[in-house]
Amino acid sequence: MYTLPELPYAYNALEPYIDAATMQIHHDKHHAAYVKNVNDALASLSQFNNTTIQQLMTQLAQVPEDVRMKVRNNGGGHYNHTLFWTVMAPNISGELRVPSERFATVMDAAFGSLEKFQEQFSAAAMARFGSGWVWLVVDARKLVIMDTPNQDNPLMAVKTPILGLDVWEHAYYLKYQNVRADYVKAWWNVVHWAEVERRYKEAVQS
Ligand code: MN3
Repeated sequence: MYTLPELPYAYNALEPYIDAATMQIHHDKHHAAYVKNVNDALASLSQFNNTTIQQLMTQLAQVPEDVRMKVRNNGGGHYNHTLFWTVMAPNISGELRVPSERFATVMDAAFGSLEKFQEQFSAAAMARFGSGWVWLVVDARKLVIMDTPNQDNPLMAVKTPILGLDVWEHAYYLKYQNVRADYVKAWWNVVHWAEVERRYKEAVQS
């Protein structure tokens, strides 16, 4: 059975960029529902008792067809949000966070500069029609931007996500209404680059 992880900071910790009400509903209601629903879908399938959520994302073809879509949507929702909470952190300094010098070199090599990466990633977030996610992934040791619909994620395509942005309206509508661009712009202020770098190292070592 999967469990809802605690948020690693207070609901209001990401203000003014992401408001407390959005964080509370997003975590306590939306994420909790994904956990409940994936558990419900797998309740009678004991072969998945010891399957981690990461493993489950790569084994969807083995899930019986009658519950496969429910497991894909809700298992994906659980995995995606679990990652999402960890790649954000309070912006204590009030200044734009940046990657470490070492990781900045990696980002520069892949995208030209951090600014160019942010432009490309933000453009992908704006181009994602409807609900979905934008990701920075490690694919065969290379850094690539990709996006997915609904609660799909890069693990389903055998790529390792190291940063993800939720562009479902539930992630921003209370504060930003329909203006996704303002949400995306604000979000860069709370990206936890040290965690992104940690995930990068783990992905290229495996
Ligand atoms: Mn969400």
